[in-house]
Amino acid sequence: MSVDTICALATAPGGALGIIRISGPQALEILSRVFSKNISDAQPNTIHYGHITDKPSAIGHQTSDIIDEVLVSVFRAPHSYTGEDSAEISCHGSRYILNKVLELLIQQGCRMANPGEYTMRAYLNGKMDLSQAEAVADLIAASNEANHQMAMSQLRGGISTKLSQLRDQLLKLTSLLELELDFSDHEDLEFADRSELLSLAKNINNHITHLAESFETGQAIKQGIPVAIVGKTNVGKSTLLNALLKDDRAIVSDIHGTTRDTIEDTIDINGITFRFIDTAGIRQTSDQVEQIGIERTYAAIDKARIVIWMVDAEPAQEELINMNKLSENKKLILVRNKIDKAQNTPFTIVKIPLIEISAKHGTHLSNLEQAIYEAADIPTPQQSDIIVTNARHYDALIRAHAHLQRVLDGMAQNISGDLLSEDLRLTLDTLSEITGGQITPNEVLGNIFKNFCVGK
Ligand SMILES: Nc1nc2c(ncn2[C@@H]2O[C@H](COP(=O)(O)OP(=O)(O)O)[C@@H](O)[C@H]2O)c(=O)[nH]1
Ligand SMILES: [Mg+2]
Repeated sequence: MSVDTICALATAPGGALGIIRISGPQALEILSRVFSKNISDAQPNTIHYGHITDKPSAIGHQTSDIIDEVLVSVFRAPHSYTGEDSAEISCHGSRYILNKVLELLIQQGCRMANPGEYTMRAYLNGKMDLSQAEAVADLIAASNEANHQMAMSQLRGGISTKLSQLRDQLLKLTSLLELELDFSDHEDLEFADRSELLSLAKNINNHITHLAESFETGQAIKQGIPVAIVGKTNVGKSTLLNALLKDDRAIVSDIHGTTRDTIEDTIDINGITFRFIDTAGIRQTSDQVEQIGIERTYAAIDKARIVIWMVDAEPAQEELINMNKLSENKKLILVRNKIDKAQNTPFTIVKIPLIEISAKHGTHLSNLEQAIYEAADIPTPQQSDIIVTNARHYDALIRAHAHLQRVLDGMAQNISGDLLSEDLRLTLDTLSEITGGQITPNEVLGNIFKNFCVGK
């Protein structure tokens, strides 16, 4: 099978420098044809200064033939990102230069890389497993510390190590069950009894469940933790959103029912992204549009992980009852706003701890931010706990769990080992999908890499 040599721009346009990557068996020969030096036999991990020229055959070319003065870094198989011979050309970042260099490389026999093709080659050449390849895309996309930490842990093989431990235990379980079969005629022989095997299987299943459960946290960190700001009209919800965002995002006015739709935006608190949703205030209204807004408020509450319930005066019994109901399945933060006006009149019937602020004057906003951060209850990123962030991994874990559950059920009913081995094998195969240990169908690979940027 012949492998193409591919090229692509690896950097975003508009910078002072642009880096073009070439990878494949012909990388150094092709590049030598447009470079002022022959680097076909260059040593690995060396950097070469020279010119890219559009008169490939010319020796001692004219200044006008020179496209750019560049630095070429040479990497040789297998010690490169892709595992192939490859090079990176650091050019000046002009759109003209970069397009021209790519054009020359293509004329000389390169093909433009597909999205994620470098990383796909790295995977196919055994430089990284599939979960690590996926982490590369997450790492590039990570815009805050928590996402960066999760991607880095996955890139460094966090989930791979965990899965290989589980695989080892599953293989042990399989061999113990087989042993049971081999010696089943020898009634007087002692081998691992069923209760031991059962507890081993249960332990593995617990680990799989634990991993699957971490997906919710992983999603929350990746997409931002939804926080709904709710309460009656005019208590200052939109003012709070604006104060948190340090921006006039929502319209603030003393007219009741100003906010009719939900407004969403994100801020980072201690390295975690929160998605704030300002909502229409809850009240009885005959205005149809406002009514739709209020329905959206309920939908926002449903989706939120944290609800900030804002009041500007002692809430009535009915409101308190609603709050208490909500606090059963949401993290509820009760906020009393407009303390600049209230002259310290304490609430009498509210038993829930509350945070007192003035959204308008920015008083005690940091207390509120701290409370929001704590309510998110996110394990600190440096904890070594593995967090699953990828929907494909989650899906495989859920299916592996179902297969293993069948093994567990069978064991509990004393079904013989040979009848359990099929489900055990399926459990193993399903877990292997995550790291790509099994042969991964092209379609699956295509799906994984299509969302990468070109050049990665
Ligand atoms: N005195 C005072 N007024 C506030 C405060 N926060 C908001 N307001 C005022 O309350 C009114 C309603 O605010 P708004 O944010 O639109 O309330 P919403 O309907 O809950 O979104 C506006 O006139 C705001 O200026 C505050 O902390 N102190
Ligand atoms: Mg509002």
